[in-house]
Amino acid sequence: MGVPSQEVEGEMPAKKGRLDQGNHAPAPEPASENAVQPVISNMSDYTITELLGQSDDGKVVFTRGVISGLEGPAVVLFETNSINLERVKLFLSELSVVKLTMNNDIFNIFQLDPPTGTNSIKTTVIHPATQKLINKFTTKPSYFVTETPQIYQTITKPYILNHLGDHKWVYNILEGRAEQDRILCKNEDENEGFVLAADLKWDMTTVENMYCLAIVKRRDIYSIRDLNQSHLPMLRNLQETCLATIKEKFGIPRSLVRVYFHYQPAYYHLHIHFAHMRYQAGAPVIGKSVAVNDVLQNIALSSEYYKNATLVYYIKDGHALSVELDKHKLVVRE
Ligand code: G7M
Repeated sequence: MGVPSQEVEGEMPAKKGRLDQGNHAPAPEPASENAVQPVISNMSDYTITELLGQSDDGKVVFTRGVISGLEGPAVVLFETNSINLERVKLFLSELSVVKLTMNNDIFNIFQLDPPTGTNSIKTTVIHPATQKLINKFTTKPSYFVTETPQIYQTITKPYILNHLGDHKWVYNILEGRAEQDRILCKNEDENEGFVLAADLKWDMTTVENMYCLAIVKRRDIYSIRDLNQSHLPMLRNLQETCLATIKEKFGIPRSLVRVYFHYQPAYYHLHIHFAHMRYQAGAPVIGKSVAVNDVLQNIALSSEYYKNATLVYYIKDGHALSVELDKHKLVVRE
């Protein structure tokens, strides 16, 4: 399988952008100054040591392995593009190879091998992969937790404070060191500022897979637990600006965009998900996703809502926070 070297730069996935008619996103400007050495340039350098899991829709395979010449484990995700008319048109080429595999009366099945370059696999390489990331991509059952404000203060918050070191990729985006060609808009204000960037999950080629993240500049808001009425202007402005940008750049109306937080998030630096309604991987999940509009309403009604609320969420078995909660028998498994 050939993967163009520029598709696996540093901490980012594919950078290929294309836009033209209707359902494709604009081609980002090439990132010349920020170009880094690809962590892998030939896929035969990667050896899979473990299948970690697969997405429910069968489109992504999560693997663990090693990259020849590099120390430490890697996590590599292989993802097929969903099929759409634009891609089908590329297959109608004399370079496609077709082989009849079944014929019955008027019914024929062909094996079609499309021309090189029209059927790329989005390949996300994480190296060196921490144990936390390996766990994140390992398929395991999830269990429910009912987190009271006391449990948050005594177990979750200390856990968060111990994991603030995982945010390098966030600061790289905010401070202009990475992914600058994937930034869609920004607000530089110290208190109310944010950056809207394409999420790692989106290769910016198919509008129906649109997935962006708005990351606030402030570093003192870890999750929705910290939000109160003083944050309302920032959140409202962020939501409006990002929806307008998504409409302007990709033609997606706000009615087709899901806007939500995660609780628990993987990264405790406040960020908001913007996902296309038709993108399966962006579908909100009960026990994990919290609509931004609900959060805005709740804190408008009571400034301390999330400080005092009991929040119910699910957490993957083996997750470091789950291990902490388990010590106090707070993970419900039956
Ligand atoms: O669950 P949580 O709300 O923390 O979601 C974090 C989001 O950050 C996920 O949707 C990830 O796909 C996204 N993400 C994670 N990393 C490491 C990166 C990255 O390096 N760049 C970008 N653009 N998104 C990331």
